Amino acid sequence: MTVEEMRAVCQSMIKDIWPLYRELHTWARYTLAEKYGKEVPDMLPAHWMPNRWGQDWTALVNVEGMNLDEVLKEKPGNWIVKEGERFYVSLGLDSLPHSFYELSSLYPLPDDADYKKNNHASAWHIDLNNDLRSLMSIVNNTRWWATTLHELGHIYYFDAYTNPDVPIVLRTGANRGYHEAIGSLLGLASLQKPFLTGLGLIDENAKTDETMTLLKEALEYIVFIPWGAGVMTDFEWELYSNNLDAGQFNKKWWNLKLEYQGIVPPAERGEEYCDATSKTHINNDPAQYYDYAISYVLLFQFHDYIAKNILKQDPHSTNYWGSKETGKFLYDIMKPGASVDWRELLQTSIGSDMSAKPMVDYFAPLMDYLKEQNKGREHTLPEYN
Ligand code: X8Z
Ligand code: ZN
Repeated sequence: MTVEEMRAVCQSMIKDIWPLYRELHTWARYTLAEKYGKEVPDMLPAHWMPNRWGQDWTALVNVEGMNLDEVLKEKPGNWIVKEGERFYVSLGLDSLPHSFYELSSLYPLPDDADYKKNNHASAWHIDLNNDLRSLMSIVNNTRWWATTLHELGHIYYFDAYTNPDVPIVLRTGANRGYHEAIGSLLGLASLQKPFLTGLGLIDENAKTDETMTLLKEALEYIVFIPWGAGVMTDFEWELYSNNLDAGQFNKKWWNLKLEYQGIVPPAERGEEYCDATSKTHINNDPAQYYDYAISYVLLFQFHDYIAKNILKQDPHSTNYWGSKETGKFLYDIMKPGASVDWRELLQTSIGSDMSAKPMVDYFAPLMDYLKEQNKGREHTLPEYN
């Protein structure tokens, strides 16, 4: 795709989710103002947000009866990665090779280490053959549970296209969004109630609030789109395609944060700072970030298909564990790597073009709740134009 085509895809994703984002933004302004006992601000102060880039607001909601953090902190140190592997194996995929455990760096360094490591998770196909590794700093909490499943998605993708039918140069995702989608899909599925009760991680008799669960999911997947397809993508577009002036880096960054996320800095951030570079992808993974936004759109398409056609379960309430048919469906998507056209692969796997509709439909019940909550409140983000 050309740069312009890719930008158009990004804008269309933002347009599709904007009405919901706008409601979430208003809800968050009022919720946070109450929490901090302050007047309702026009735009969200960055230092009120539970994530330094404002890319994930899930911590704003605690769903009673669904608190996985409490459970995970009692588990042994290697539980997350072993249980993550067990999940993939339950779908009929292979165990990880021993070398994965021997050569990866999965846990935070001890305080007295004489070197540093990037604590942002990544996965590596070292030799485009059987040497598969991950760099993580796993601690036993929900975020690392989902992140570990995400990284294992890359590892299983590497493994699937390492076969004689896929030439070395095509050992990559059907497109890069696919590569990001597989593990995140399992991350989404792994936090749904039937999965958690099936594993005995939460009490199946606990009354849990479905609307709050959906809100929490929206605070991850919907909130991400203006950030991933908007702020990050446009900043790098300005940087690489338009030779953004070095004296304008921070100004541009915060203008984009305002425009796409409705987030403002705690105080004036001058050009003596370069806040964009606090994001690891800006430093070491250039022009890649829209992959994640695309992956979220794709993963809701895959999830919708798996829930309705394979598991015959409500997409909001699934349990993938042990479904060999789901494993085969995912394996068939991953196995050809980039040796097939990604659009054709979407047609042959789910019979559809790329579309945010399954994602928007998934969150449709939340719109009514937010409109009710936001009744009489002022929206400060404009409608999409
Ligand atoms: O960087 C990642 C993965 C590594 S490929 C953990 N993600 C993005 C981020 O953390 O900013 C996953 C979702 C978005
Ligand atoms: Zn990834």
